[in-house]
This record gives sequence, structure tokens and C-alpha cells, in this order.
Amino acid sequence: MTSQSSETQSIAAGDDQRIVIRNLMAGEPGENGQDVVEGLSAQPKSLPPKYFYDQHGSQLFEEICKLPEYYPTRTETAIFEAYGAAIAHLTGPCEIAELGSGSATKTQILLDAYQAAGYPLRYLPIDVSSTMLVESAQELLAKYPTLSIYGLVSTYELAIPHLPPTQLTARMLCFIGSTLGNLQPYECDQFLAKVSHALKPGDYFLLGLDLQKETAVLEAAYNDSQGITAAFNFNMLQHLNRRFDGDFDIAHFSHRAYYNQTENQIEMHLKSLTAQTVRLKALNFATHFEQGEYLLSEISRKFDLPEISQELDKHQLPVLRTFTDQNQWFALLLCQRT
Ligand code: AVI
Repeated sequence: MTSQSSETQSIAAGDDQRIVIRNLMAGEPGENGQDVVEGLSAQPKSLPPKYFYDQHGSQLFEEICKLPEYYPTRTETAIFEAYGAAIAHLTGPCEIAELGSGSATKTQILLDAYQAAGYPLRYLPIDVSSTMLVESAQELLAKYPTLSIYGLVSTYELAIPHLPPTQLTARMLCFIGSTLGNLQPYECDQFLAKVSHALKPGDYFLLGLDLQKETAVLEAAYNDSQGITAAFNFNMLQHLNRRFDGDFDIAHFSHRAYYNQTENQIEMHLKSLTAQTVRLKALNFATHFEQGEYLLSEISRKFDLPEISQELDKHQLPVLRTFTDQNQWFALLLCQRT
């Protein structure tokens, strides 16, 4: 990779310049942990799910996606395989932007469909991990000779208003994997407002959502028999220990995940097994846990199609087509900005 400025970098692939990567986080202050202090001072205690994703947490999440009990990833992948060509046909030529692009595995199914349709290929991946972004971009450039890439190392919030002008006739912004479900309803509303604002009339929004279903299926997906989801949950505490010089002892917590049928959401908690005080020295902060006290580490909302369609309508993002699997466990919604 060759540096053009502190913020913008480009990778030369052979002698063509098919890729630009811009780092929007370069000048950002690091985490100051204020959200940790707020969450641990609240009643009930909670932590922002972004603290799952240090390097180890991201690896554990990749493992979760392959678990037999964790149906969302393979179900969504199957929907992409079945309907990638239909999506390409409906949108016509358009560039594909993806929030939280990661390894871009599912997006490659779309790129294959756009390539097969003879469309120009332009991809705008957005991810907080620059390593992941650069590695997956290099793989894609090698696989698709006509592809051009404009990547942003960024959070969703920062990236959405910083997307570059569209080069093709339209743009499709993808937010897949049901990550929308990890946002509280008010955050979801703010997020959809930003998406709507960033798209032009005629642009597309492709949204992957996990749907409401039998409690047993949902609870098994977050309580896998190999304990990978539990390790993912505990890793949040280990991450905080490292980051803020903390003394969480994971032996004094247990993993709890259950479906809240009133809120239609999986809630993942860390349950304190003893009365204990935990310190985060770098934040000059200590908190006390009662024996049996729960700390909420994540919600994962499960959606109802008519309800989310109404939400999308409210944000000028009506659903053009819904693609789902045989069991109606997961849905890909192709929305078009009005
Ligand atoms: C990233 N997100 C959509 C996952 C989910 O299912 O809510 C995170 C996860 N948490 C536990 N397992 C997977």
C-alpha cells in the first residue's frame, strides 16, 4: 500500500489504480471509555456491543457464523445465492456500498451476479478494521478484473455522510447480517434517517434481517453447545480489562442468553456469580455487582416484516421486493429511496 496523505491511501494493483482506501478514523480520538462508565453506572448495568469486537472477538464472531445452531449466516447466504441474479436484474447497473463489509463473503455472490449481467463493478466497503478492509479488497481485485473499489475505514455513523459521489447511475447501500437488530429502537430510527438522507431518489438499500420465530430455535443460536457464544460474551470483559486496565474475573460471571418475547429480542447478559467489586483503573472507576446481578451486553432484535416495512416507509425507503427462505427465518429486503 502506498500512502497519499495521512487520510487517503491507494493500493496499486499491477499498474492500474483500481482502489482507494480512505481512513476516516485516522484523526479520531481513541475510545475514552465514557460509554463504559455510563453503562456500568446505570441500573440495570449494560455495555455497548461494539466492545465485543477486538481482534479475538472478531475471530470468535467468524466462528459463531459457522456454528450449526447459528442459522442466520447460512440462511442469509442461501438467500443471496438464490436471488443474487434477481437483485441485479431489479437494480440494473449500480455500485454496491456495504456497511460492515468484513470479509465480504456474501457480497461476492452479488458481485458475481452483477458481473454475469455484464454490469460495471464498483464496490464501496466500509469497515472499522483497516486490516480486514485491505485484505478483502486485495482478494476482490484479484478475483474481479474490472472491479474498482473505494473503501472507508470507518464506523457506520462517520461513513454514511462521507460516501463519495456516485459514479454509476445508482447506488445500493447494503446493511446485511441483521446487524440492525443490535441497535436499540431509537438508534435504529436514527440510523434509517441517516441512510435515507445519504441516498438519492432511485438509489437502493439492501437490508438483511433476522425474523421472529420459535423461541427454542432462537435460544439455541445464542447458547451453542461448543460455548463459542459464551466465549464471545466473556471476551468483552477481557477486552475491557486490556483496554482500561480492568480486573474483571470471567470465572465470576456466567453467560446468559434468552428470548424476551415482549420485546422480540434475544438479550445476552453476563451474570455475576458473586458479590464483587470490579475496577477499571485507566477510567478511575469501580463498580459493585450483587450476587446474581445481570449486565446486558447485547440485544438482537427479531423483526416482523409488516412492522419493519412501515418503519422503512416512514424513512422514504419502501420495500420493493422481499426475498426470504422456505422457513421465513431470515429476509433480504430490497428497498428503493423515493
Ligand atoms: C452481529 N450480530 C448481528 C450478531 C447477532 O446475532 O445479533 C451478533 C451475535 N451475538 C451473539 N451471536 C452473534
